[in-house]
Amino acid sequence: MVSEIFNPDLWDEVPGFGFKDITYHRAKDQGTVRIAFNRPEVRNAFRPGTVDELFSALDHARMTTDVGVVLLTGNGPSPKDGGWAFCSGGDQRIRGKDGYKYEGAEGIDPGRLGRLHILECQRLIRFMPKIVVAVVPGWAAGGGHSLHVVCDLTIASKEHAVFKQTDPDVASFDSGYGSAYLARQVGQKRAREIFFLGLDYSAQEAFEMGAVNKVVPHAELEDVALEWAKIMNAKSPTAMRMLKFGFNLPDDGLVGQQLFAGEATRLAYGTDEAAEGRDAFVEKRPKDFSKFPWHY
Ligand code: S0N
Repeated sequence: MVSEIFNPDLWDEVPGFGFKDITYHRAKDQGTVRIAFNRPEVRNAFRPGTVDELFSALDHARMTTDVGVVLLTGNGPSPKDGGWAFCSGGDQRIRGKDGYKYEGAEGIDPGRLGRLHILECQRLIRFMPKIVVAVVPGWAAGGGHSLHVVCDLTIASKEHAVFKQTDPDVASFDSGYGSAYLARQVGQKRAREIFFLGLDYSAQEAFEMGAVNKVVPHAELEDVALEWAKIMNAKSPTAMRMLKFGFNLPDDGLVGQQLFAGEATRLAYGTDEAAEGRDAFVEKRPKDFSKFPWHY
């Protein structure tokens, strides 16, 4: 079983990866993929290998040109106690002064294990020209909370989703998107409360703060996520990517501008005006832009 609320009739496993810590599926009838943390016995905490797998799946989704939507979720429930989780952040059992030690990590370059490469996944979610939806069936804590924050949309289980920022309890701190972008969503006072107190917030409370888009009965969570994905997949891919990069731009500085401008350039390359510039150079003749107006 992948997850108690996962309907295997609607999905195919994406072949060729052999993931251990995540599952990766593609919807049978639409350009949607589902990437799920698959360590429910530790509330879907991620270890370095989990993050490598997550990055690979996200990047594969990014490069699959008939995929428009990524659902990021957590499998469950825990076989130990029935608890549900989206993700509880970095696996605290293997965090050490001199790198990360766990079964299977032997022989891996310690420098590679020690980096906070979950931030690379955050950037991939943020910068990929696809819509990424956090589908939260249970705890979203620590680095798992930050992942939900950086996703484009969040849909949460009414009964089981709990949002909690534990970073300062374990002496870690996401001072990037996890906090600053959270403040954009819920306001400065609320974001500081979430980090400085580390309280539990229900799906409804997170919805009322503006951090969650929709609260859904637990049993319907994945159905609603797939339905939302279908609606978004039917829209213009170019319009959706320009909107995502436009929403990102004010908070992403020059990187945001670069992504937006790159898309604008790609679109401009499709015009006769751009063809004239290219052809004149290739044909070694003077360029003639006279027939192209300076639009006002
Ligand atoms: C999520 C919480 C609130 C759920 O509480 P609940 O329901 O009472 O369950 P528990 O009994 O606490 O947990 C059930 C079992 O799962 C284990 N477990 C839970 N979370 C983790 C975790 N993050 N790491 C390792 N194990 C975890 C429990 O130990 C328990 O196991 P058993 O059954 O064997 O006792 C609650 O579980 C909670 O507060 N969890 C910790 C949340 C947390 O502080 N996360 C880390 C926060 N910081 C980050 O994520 C920053 C990023 C990061 O850490 C990182 C990123 C990349 C690379 C490395 C790191 C790193 O620094 O390690």
